[in-house]
Amino acid sequence: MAVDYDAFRAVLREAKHIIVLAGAGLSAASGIPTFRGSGGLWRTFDAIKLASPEAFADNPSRVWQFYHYRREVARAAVPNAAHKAIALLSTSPEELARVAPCAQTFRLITQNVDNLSIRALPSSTPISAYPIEMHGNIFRVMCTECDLVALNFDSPICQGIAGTEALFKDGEPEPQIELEDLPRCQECGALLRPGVVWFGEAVEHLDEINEMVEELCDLILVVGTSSTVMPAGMFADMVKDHDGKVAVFNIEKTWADDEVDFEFVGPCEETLPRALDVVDRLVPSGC
Ligand code: BV8
Ligand code: ZN
Repeated sequence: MAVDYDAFRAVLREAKHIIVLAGAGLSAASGIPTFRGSGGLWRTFDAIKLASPEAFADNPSRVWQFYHYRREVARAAVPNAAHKAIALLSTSPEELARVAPCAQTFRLITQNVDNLSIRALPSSTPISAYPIEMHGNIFRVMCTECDLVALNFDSPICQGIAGTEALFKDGEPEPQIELEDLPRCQECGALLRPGVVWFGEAVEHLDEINEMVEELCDLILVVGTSSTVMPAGMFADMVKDHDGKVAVFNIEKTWADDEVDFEFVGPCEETLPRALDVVDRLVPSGC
């Protein structure tokens, strides 16, 4: 297992089909809580338990407050250098050819729902270069009755939920929002749900992803993920199974040394732009 940047860049120069698989650690520097560690709790609840159809059926008021809070955090966040490095190589054939002259494809598959990887893209980006959002998007809503699916960036998403994003102090009563005051479908008036993939639901674009990961991909960059959630946690092994290379970017060691080809231990917002040799190519935020 090599950790030096030059050895990685030599592999990058030979790679033909490159995948970046991202998790919550990609957005940590942008202020989005990760699922494990301190981010795993929202108020006093385990985030993983709230991200399920059962939790929504049982207490839609609490689950919508959870997603409203995360929508507001994501809206206020700014894409970081790692988001921008991925966006640059996803959208600039010249930059991709400079660092990976043999690359025919370079695609991001993200487990994140925070929309930051899309916000990092130039506005002219074709849909074909957009990330594959395998767990959906927190700014998408779906109707629980009709087939409405829509992007919704309203803040707040509805008046009934306004103000609940503030973390309430221990002991204060939990706001109970009536069903009719939760987000409603503008087509049929039924209750809306967040357009994300909950635990126990099928992930999106899995056929397309499996085709990429099982056959084509010869280099996968695993960025900021604990690889505990399936099926995303299996993709790197699937690449290894046909002799593809695996590079991990994480602040902690997450894999046995002999299982990966490269392990960059450190914040991905620093290690990834450096490994991709685009540090001086990134447009600073706010311009
Ligand atoms: C499904 C959207 C079947 C919602 C999310 C085996 C096979 C298939 C399924 C399963 C299986 N075993 C178990 C299952 C069930 C389940 C599962 O995986 N459970 C886990 C808990 C064991 N999987 C599912 O239910 C999936 N569905 O397979 O359905 C099916 C098939 C057909 C028909 C019906 C059903 C669906 C899973 C999707 C769940 N939805 N998100 C929402 O966000 O609210 S998952 C959610 O949690 C995130 O999207 C993300 O994927 C996951 C969190 O994981 P990470 O991203 O890795 O984040 P984490 O906090 O864990 O780690 C952060 C990492 O970053 C850490 O390693 C940290 O060190 C690092 N880091 C931090 N800062 C930095 C950093 N690294 C670098 N730089 C930094 N600065
Ligand atoms: Zn509807």
